[in-house]
Amino acid sequence: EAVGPQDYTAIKMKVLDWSAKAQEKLAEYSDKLKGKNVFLVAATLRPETMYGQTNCFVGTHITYGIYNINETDAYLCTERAIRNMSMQKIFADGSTTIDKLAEIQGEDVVGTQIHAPLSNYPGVYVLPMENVLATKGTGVVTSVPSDSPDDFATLTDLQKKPDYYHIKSEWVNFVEPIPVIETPTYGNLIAPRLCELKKINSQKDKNQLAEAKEIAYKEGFYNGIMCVGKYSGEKVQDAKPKVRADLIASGEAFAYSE
Ligand code: A2H
Repeated sequence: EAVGPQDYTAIKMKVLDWSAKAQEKLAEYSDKLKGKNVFLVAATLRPETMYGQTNCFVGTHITYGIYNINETDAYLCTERAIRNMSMQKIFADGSTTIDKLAEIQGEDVVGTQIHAPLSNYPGVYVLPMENVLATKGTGVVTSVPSDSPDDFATLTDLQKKPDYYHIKSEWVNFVEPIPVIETPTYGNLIAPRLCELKKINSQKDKNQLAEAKEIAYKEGFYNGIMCVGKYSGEKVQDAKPKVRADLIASGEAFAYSE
């Protein structure tokens, strides 16, 4: 656990097509949501990996709100996160008033198609993850299976057992990890490689995943070279703040801390 404040990059993932369940549940809020672009907001510590996004994760039992941000936009995240955001001047005119437009359970958001900024995939799906904490970040996790062992293990679970996880196989069967960072010891798909070396079979293998996560983070940050995008060929340490600044400048992300 982090001791000091965590500086996250909040990635805005625009809803392209709500799942059938979400459409049904959100029908009662249609007046309030009319004309709004809704974005799932994911908090990440690795903005330089966003080229490798393949999906995003929510907790099925987490309750999310959809909150008014300005005339055109609304954000889907936990109530805890919107409270933090309200104090970080992200609303129109610097207001701190929280305006909740709708409420929805994570399980009903699953299957929604969204746009993930910088990803090769034009549209990706919202999928369930068992270990999403309601008490961290926004409660929405963007998934980068090339560089995050947790994401790779979870995605593999879903691809192996879609029925068990109550998802449609067409939401995951097209997904392959995308190389983003070249590392000297583990190649350009560090998370799949570490899951193989540590014999990680599922998202439930928490101890091995914690070890893999530690290695992936250090190896990527200190020894990684970007192999995709505008900063291809640069060190991850140098590219990271640049990708973050670009995403913020283009309006696809914003700074969020807690
Ligand atoms: B990271 P820290 Cl490629 N519950 O983003 C569980 N995990 C969460 C979360 C929540 N509510 N909110 C954010 N996270 C994840 C990318 C990534 C991340 C890569 C590699 C490692 C990594 C893509 N997923 O994190 O406890 C998010 O996943 C390894 C630590 O605040 C976020 O960054 O240190 C990270 O955990 C924040 O974790």
